[in-house]
Amino acid sequence: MISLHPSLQPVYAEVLHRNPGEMEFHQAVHEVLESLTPVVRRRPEYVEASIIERICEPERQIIFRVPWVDDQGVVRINRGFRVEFNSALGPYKGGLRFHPSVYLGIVKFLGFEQIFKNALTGMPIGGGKGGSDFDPKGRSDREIMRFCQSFMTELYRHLGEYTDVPAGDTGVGGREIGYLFGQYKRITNRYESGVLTGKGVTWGGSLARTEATGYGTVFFVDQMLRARGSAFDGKRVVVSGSGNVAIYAVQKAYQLGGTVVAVSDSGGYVVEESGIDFELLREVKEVRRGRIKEYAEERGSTARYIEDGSIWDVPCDIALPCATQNELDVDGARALVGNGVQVVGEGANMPTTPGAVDLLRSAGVLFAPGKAANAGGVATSALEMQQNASRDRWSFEYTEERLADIMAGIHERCLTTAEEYGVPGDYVAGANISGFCQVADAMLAMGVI
Ligand code: NDP
Ligand code: 2IT
Repeated sequence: MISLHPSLQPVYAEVLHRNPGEMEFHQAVHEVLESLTPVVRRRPEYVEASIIERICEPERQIIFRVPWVDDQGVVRINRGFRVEFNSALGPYKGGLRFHPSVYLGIVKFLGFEQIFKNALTGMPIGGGKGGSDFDPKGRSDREIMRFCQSFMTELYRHLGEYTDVPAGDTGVGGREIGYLFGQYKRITNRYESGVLTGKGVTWGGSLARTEATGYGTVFFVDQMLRARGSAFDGKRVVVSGSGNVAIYAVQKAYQLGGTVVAVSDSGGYVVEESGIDFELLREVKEVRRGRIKEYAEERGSTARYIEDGSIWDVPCDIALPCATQNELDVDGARALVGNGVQVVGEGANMPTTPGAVDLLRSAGVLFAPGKAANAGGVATSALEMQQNASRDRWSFEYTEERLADIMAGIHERCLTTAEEYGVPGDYVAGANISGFCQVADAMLAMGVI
């Protein structure tokens, strides 16, 4: 771990003190503060105005009860969250996560990262995140609907196209956004398309939003390779997870000439030397909502399913962690380096532990932080908001082109900022500094609020 600049140490101590037990939030804050030493030296006005302290404290945190009735008639209680972190650049924007591991520390880490990610996209969106400890696994469609309706019955009063605009994240996809939007519309009596993104493409959703995060991650990694005279073409790729981000990272990796040899879920991973079959993967995971084990069973002898073990043991040139936070640890990083990995691109949020990031970077592996590499999803959400505001609808090709341009722009911005602040080639510092300064300048301009 890099030690913090003396003026940042009390800021971090205060974050620890005020947010006890929220380890993921501490980790996310520390990672950004580590990058800010050259900023503190060059921009003392940020310190004088306590910008960093203010950025670490959410503007608003909402916690609420979500009661619902399961298919057996049993009343269930979950906890709902929305952390409205920062609105200096636009309405709060960020996904909703439904997963049993969700608690305030997870929502805050995600909301905090979202501030800088959203700034990096260059779109007018602030940072927020929400979700619930509700576990959608094994729940019927009707249970999911009743849960979403109850969740929105409280959340709606905090939302609005100019206030707070949620979207999907782990456990929240098109189906859930549909139920959430329906309940919002019913309660408010407003067809306010721009209040949620990730909507169905026949009722206000943007084409290419479903694909955007995975595609964007691959576009970003391709940019990194191209900047070094290489390309995605011909590379062996390992993608962890098999949800929304992973599935479309797999598809775009193929389209750019790579071969994806392994994917996973929380039960295990599958290795297939001849290449994972994208269509079957999408069918099993997205359409049937099945397990990766079923994919392996259907593929027969070409695929191996491994229940206990680490996907990072599979040799590859490019590793794309697309499942969850802290899934790639020091042991995983060591295995990747031992097998000659060239690039690690974070499709998930904070999937690489700080120790693993250090190990990868000191071994000369190109490392793309999630804030930059997975920003394609939220950027395309902003494109959806743009289409909703103008009551327009763009083609898939046009939207994907915009996404590719945005990812190229973020890549350029990371490199230029890293160079400017004396840390050339450091994508982590480039992303953190660039996103931070944009938010900080807006906050300075708006006074102490
Ligand atoms: P999904 O719910 O669609 O898929 C999540 C995938 O990750 C599943 O394969 C799941 O396996 C696996 N997974 C989740 N939690 C764990 C865990 N604790 N251990 C092992 N595997 C796990 O989510 P998304 O694809 O949307 O999101 C994946 C990541 O990408 C998250 O970090 C999210 O925050 C981030 N992200 C998502 C964006 C989006 O637009 N959706 C945008 C930017 C980032 P299983 O089914 O077994 O649980
Ligand atoms: O982590 C993320 O950037 C997302 N889950 C997408 C958020 C969004 O508003 O599209």
